[in-house]
Amino acid sequence: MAGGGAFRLPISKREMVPHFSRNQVSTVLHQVAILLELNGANMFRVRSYQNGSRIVGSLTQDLGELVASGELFDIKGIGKGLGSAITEAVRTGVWPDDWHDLHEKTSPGLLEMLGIPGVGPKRIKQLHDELGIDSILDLQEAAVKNEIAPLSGFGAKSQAKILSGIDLLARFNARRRLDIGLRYGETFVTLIRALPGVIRAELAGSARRRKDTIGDLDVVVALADSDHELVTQSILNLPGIADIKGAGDSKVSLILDTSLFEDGFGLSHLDANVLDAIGGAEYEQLESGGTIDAQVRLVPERVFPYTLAYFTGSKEHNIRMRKEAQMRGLKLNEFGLMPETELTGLAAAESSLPALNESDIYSHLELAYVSPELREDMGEIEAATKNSLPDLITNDVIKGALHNHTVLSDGEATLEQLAATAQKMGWNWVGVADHSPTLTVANGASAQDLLSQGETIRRYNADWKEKEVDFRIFHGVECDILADGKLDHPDDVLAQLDYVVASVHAIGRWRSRDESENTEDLLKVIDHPSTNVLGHPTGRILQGRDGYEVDLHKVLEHMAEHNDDGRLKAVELNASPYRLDLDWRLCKRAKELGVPVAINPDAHSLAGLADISYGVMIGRKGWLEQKDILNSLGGADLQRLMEERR
Ligand code: DGT
Ligand code: CA
Ligand code: ZN
Repeated sequence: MAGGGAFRLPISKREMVPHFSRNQVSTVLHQVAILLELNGANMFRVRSYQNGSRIVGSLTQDLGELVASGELFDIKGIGKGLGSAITEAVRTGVWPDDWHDLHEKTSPGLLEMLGIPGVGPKRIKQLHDELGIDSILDLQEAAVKNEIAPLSGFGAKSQAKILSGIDLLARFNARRRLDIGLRYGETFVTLIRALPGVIRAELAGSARRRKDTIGDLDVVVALADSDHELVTQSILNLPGIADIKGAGDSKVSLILDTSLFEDGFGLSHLDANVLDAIGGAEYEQLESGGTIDAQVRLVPERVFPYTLAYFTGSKEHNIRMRKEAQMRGLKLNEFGLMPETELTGLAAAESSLPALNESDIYSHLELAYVSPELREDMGEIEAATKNSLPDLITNDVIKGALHNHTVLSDGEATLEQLAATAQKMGWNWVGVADHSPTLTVANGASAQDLLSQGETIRRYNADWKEKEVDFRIFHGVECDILADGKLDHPDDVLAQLDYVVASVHAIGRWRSRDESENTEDLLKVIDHPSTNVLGHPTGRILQGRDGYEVDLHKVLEHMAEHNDDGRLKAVELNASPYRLDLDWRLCKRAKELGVPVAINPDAHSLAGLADISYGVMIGRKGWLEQKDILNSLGGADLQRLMEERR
């Protein structure tokens, strides 16, 4: 559940005093305050719990020691009642009965509503008392029927906000973006690897395959049989566990929350377009109070590669692999690769062919090792049979990126800062593409300002050349595609730039039109002699909004024809984890057609440059090799290409 993890009293995981940590006590007090408010308790009481939560949460001394010495009662704001309750809980591991009662008597539907951004306990109580609303579904129905607006303190605006909040919550609960999933997954696996008794631990599932969104995390852990109890217990004691859904012999199911992150959980600067599409400040609030499910599988070391391969998936890839095994008279499952037998599970696996790592499994089946990103049954088995798998790009081959913003439009960094950071990242060049005038929300720059930016860039480039520094800035623009499929700068202005990224930003209008109209307009834009890169080709925001309808196959084929005729028409793979647009499936298509891919962080800050790595992940998933992307070219080569292919 979003909005603060599982809403229940934690069970002590420690057999000694203190039974609960400072954070646990603070969280419980916060929850009790909410429950009291939902149940109509007097506001003084509610506030004393709210204050107590804040005070305990910000204690610098050790809570266990304060309880032991009785000094807890000396702290201002911790009254006698609260102090005794905390003392009792920390000493015995038992929470007060009336706190239990509060949890039990409050309907889960009311708690669920707390997850809706902007809906707090007071409003929930009012909605419950006045309209009998008991669940999110009730609330949604009432809002659609316009029953919320007339209530005192609400109005049409908050009714609309409630509806969009419900929508946001639903999207948020379903899946999480890759960057968020990886942040949880990698932090969690790093903690697990450090536990005594753990021999190996890897992230599996969709996160390892770098899907653009993640349902739940899958982790596979290798350990000695004798360490099962030890490892299970230590995993359950890790930080960030909001709830334990199950802890069996070979599997632990957990809900993780943001307390997993020692340094807190912040989101980097977003441009207004993206932030707005994804739900604004409310989204940020949801994310920092969010959770993600994780399944941890515990297996003996010799079985580990098989279990890792199985839970990495995809299901479709696994099915193909099983067929490959069957064709050789073998059976493949999460425990091994063995002759057909009556035995099942680990017992059957006694007769498995050995595997030290996943590539041994592929070798047994006479297949080349398939990188996890490719395991989608999209032709990888055929390629592995013929040993013709792609030599996938890595972060190391990136020498620069074309689509980044500076303070001239809506970026945070200056030209100088952007160039300095690119150099620090080991890049050989960087492209600057600020917004065009029509995009006033993004502070689009006038033609005059754009051209004067070009003069500055030429000065820097000349300076580097003189000092024999092998670095250059390419001067481009992110030119808005207007409603009629025209570009947002006169041709003579565009012709003075090194390159042009053309992007749609008036998403609302494009989404209201049909596929053929949108496609036709994009074809026109691509035909424009100055256009070199098609920016974020569908305009989608993951977990935020769908893109506009467009036949990208047709668009890519059209771009391919231009490239065949010697013009540079590249398609952007927007590396912002909020976009990842071009979709990975179409990266593969672009490659097949010979349309170059430009992996672009679309950085709006210096930190944003690092988003390039998500583009590399998705590029790998889309089968891209060094020769398929513009980013792998050195500055001099890219310059030549831009000049030749105009
Ligand atoms: P997600 O969590 O929805 O983002 O996607 P995955 O791919 O992580 O799927 P998940 O978590 O349901 O299961 C992890 C992997 O376990 C999945 O990729 C393949 C394997 N797996 C799960 N269920 C089955 C199944 O019924 N058959 C086969 N062959 N493999 C399965
Ligand atoms: Ca999963
Ligand atoms: Zn941009």
